[in-house]
Amino acid sequence: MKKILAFIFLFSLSLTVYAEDGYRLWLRYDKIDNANLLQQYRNKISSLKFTDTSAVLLSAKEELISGLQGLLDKKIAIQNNITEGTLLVGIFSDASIHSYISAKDSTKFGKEGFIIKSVKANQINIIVIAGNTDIGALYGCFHFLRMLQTHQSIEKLSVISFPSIQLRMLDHWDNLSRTVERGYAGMSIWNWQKLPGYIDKRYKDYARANASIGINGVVLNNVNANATILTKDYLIKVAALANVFRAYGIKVYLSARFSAPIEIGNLKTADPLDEQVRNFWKQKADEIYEYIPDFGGFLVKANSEGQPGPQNYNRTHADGANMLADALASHNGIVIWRAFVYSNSNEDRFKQAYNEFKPLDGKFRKNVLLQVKNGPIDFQPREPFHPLFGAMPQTPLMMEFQLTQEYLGFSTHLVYLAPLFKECLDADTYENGKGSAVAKIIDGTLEDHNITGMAGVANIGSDINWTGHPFAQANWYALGRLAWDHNLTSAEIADEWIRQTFTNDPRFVDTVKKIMLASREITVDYMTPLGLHHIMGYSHHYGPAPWYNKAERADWNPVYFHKADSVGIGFDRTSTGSNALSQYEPEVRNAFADIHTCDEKSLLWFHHVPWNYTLQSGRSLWNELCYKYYAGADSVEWMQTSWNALKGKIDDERFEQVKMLLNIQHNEALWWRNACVLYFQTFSGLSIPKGFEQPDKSLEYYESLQFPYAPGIGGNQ
Ligand code: GCV
Repeated sequence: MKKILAFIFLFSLSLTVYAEDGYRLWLRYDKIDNANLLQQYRNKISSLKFTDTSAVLLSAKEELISGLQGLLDKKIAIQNNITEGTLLVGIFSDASIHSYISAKDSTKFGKEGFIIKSVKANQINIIVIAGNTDIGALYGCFHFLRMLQTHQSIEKLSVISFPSIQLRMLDHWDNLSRTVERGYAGMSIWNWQKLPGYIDKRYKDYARANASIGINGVVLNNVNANATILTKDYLIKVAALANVFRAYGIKVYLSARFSAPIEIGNLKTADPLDEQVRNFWKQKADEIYEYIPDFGGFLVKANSEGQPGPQNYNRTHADGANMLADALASHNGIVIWRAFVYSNSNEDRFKQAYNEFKPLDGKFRKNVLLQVKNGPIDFQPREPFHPLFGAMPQTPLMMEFQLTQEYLGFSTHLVYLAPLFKECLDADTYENGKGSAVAKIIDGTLEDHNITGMAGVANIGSDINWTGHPFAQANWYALGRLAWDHNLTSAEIADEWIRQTFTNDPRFVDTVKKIMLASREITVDYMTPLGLHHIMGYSHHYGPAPWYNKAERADWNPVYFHKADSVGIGFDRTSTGSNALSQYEPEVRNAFADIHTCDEKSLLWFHHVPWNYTLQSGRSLWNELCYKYYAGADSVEWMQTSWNALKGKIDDERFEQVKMLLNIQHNEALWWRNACVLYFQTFSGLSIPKGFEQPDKSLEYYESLQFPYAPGIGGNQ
């Protein structure tokens, strides 16, 4: 009897039971549920051999052991010799690897890339995973696990992969108080109070998730920065995090407050040309590198939305960036200087960053990147690409996308952002004629830069599933995958994410992919169709408030952006208006400037269009606007029906979460639709077209709605 009980006890221990709470993200290594495939994989993989014991390769080893044992449901032997079915992992330069991989191949995958290859030698079949560095090999291991998770064949492997962009980063807008600016997934995951003594398990799981998609840099703190992070007490805490991340190839960066010399250095000024200030930063950099020898560098928001900067001392952004760059240079650190600047002026906010930075092209040090948001205003559901892309050939421009859905329904709405990212990356700037896509500027190939980067403002918090909405994980995933390879399609990324995160069931994958791929355009339709932008609630940025006109600055008011009147709606940015279009190359400018050729998705970004103007659909602008708002809200209903039909295909826990969230999303799509249509109707004076249900509440009702429970409000607007 005792033996039976002991057996039952041990058996139950061997079954790892996970609550499907989303914590495991896409790194779920449950047993392959396809018997044939499982057998094929088991036949091909029987043991592991590692050529080296660096910290990074130990991470790879740990991941492969847990991944393979979970997926194959069998013990994987670790051995020193090579036998049939050995998975040999290591660095190309190791003799036992380069006898299998040619030197020619090794030149193809560069510093961070990898090769995964089936090889037969002395009648023994093995699989080799190798990089020129240990981090390359780690990325290869994650890729191999992804192949199994997504049920790909491993019969005749010959995969070579390498990143198109060097700095693949997450920018956290986390405050030292653990609130997160524009964060909708709980508090910051950095527990500053318990660091450095207590290392939360999450730090390692966060690093694993990032490494699995190639992310190799993280900025820990908000760009609206607190200088305290640069003090010794905090640097020790930062170093503790860096120690965890290092084993996953991830470097730590910090947002630096420009006025730190005053706040923590007892100086009277932060003037970048002042000798004492320069010394302060030099010493600070030296101190940081003592604690964190592989520190990445600084991210800086300066002279924007109330942040201090070089212009406080009549210096330029280049003066400020170069001063910090000089302090970091001897340590190979870099400065990521943000181009998100605009002031309280009469100039169209669209134009201001370009006006500020274009004249500085070529004036930055070699270790400075300029980080530019994808669009000229601020992470709207749709923006034209930022005119700085293609306008600063002598300066490496780094992409800044936003994963946290500040303007896209927080972590309540299901919006898959890869199509938004791709739209910007694929846009042709015409800088060097046709074929000058934004992606080629970002990856350095068009202008021949040897330092390149892409960042996403993180959507991660202490919620058990990391991102609040189970589908918001897909946006974190997509950022990493696109930074690695911007040629991947949104559909390919969605496909692999769904398979790893939920199931390989074909009906589930197919339906959910359709939902994801349509979700961004649906959101645009019920929030900001036809090129409307920045018409959301003041300060918290949730829900519609196109009527709002009480902000202390004109360009924080929705009315500034839509300009609705009795004639029409939209912002004239052609030569008869603000002429922001002059900032683009002629081909781009002309396409947008001609109301007849302007992509209707961006129409109201560039034109003040009469209500009765006929669009390609044959409908008047007013009717089309209504049509889009109604189609958007109806389409959320389609998302709900499609999702509901999948009950039973996945765990109930996540199924029910998404179901509830889609329900809220539908109610809020109706809120957006009704509020906007009723408000714009006060200008058009036209009725809502026949066949569309009338809003059930009055405009006054929608205007009276408050939104007091918004998390993550920043200090600025
Ligand atoms: C970190 C927008 C957001 C701010 C954010 C700012 C920025 O204005 O609303 O919260 O501040 O962008 O990107 O610096």
